Amino acid sequence: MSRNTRHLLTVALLVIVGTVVTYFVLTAVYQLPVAASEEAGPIDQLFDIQFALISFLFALIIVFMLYSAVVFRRKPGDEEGADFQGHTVLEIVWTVVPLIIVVALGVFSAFMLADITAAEPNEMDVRVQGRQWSWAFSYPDYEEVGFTTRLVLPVDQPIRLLMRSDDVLHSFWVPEFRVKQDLVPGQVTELRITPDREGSYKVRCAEICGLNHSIMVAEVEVVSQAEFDQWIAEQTPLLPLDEMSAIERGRQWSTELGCNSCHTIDGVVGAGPTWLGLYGITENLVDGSTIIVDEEYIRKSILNPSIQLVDGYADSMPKDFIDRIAAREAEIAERQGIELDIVADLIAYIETLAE
Ligand code: HEC
Ligand SMILES: [Cu+2]
Repeated sequence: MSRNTRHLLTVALLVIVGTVVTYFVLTAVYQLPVAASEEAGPIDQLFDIQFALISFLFALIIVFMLYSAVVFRRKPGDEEGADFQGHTVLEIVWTVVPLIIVVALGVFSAFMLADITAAEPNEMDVRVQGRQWSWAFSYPDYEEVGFTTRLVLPVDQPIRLLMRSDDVLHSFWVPEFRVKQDLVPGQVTELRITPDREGSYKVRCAEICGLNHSIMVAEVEVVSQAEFDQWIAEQTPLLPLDEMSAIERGRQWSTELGCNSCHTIDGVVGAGPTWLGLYGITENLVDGSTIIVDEEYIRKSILNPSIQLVDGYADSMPKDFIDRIAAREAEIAERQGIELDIVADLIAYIETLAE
């Protein structure tokens, strides 16, 4: 065996060992969360191919580099080697081979994307509402659920999420489902998932969306069909809006408009002051004045949040409730012929939380 062949064989062996070791380290360090949807299968497969390729490339470069540095190190008395530039065959090979690999991966991914976003005949629609900084879900097929802050899905049921944003860009991401999709103001974006593993997961917003982006998290429960049916059966059918009390409506608006993502009702301070015991107290404002929390003050706080800022809080309450509430009232008046004062409902609800 010539010296060159021996060097090449040694390097080839080291590259193989290096690839295997790197692959195991990579997959041990970058462990994916458990896969809980049918879409996860092909995506994880793609991840795996990428990890293997990365490991091979890493080993190829590092082994050649270290081997040359160690074995061909200049020793005392060594002559300077011959100078040569370029190697056409090598350059063609290392251009064409990666090209083929990248194009193949591209084609593979395109087919995969078409497959995991394809409509299925028996889909169940779920509406997803994202806003700073909470999620709300509703089920067009099960109106009795109303708005819920917990996403409950039956296992093995193809789901189509219809997603809207009230304010800025958000992104729906359950790592265990692997797929991810932005919510874009003014559009309805879709995401298809078939959960195939029961369990509790979390949806997190994956698009920086302001001060409390990091707490924009909601529970996702994947349950058996029987448990799902039971959950639906437990939902009390929603009364028509004009048969509900103002307090009940107020509680519902708080979820629908997302007040409850910043205002708790249990005394815990969130992005905004808690509503527990709020009504009737004397509030310290940023400008040093004090004010008694009464109906008029609450109405102003909702419709014009920047005017009377509570001391110790950022001016982060959304400024567009005035428009959103008017639009919702107009919609209810038009569709159901009911005149409502949503702010009055909210006030009635907050009043009941006084201590
Ligand atoms: C993104 C977070 C956020 C949302 C959503 C939000 N608020 Fe606020 N809210 C705040 C913050 C922060 C303050 C304190 C600063 C200020 O006065 O504006 C506040 C203050 C208030 C106050 C005055 C509280 C006090 O202690 O004097 C009321 C009342 C209020 N909000 C009602 C609402 C209602 C009703 C909604 C839903 C329609 C809502 N908020 C939605 C963040 C929010
Ligand atoms: Cu967000």
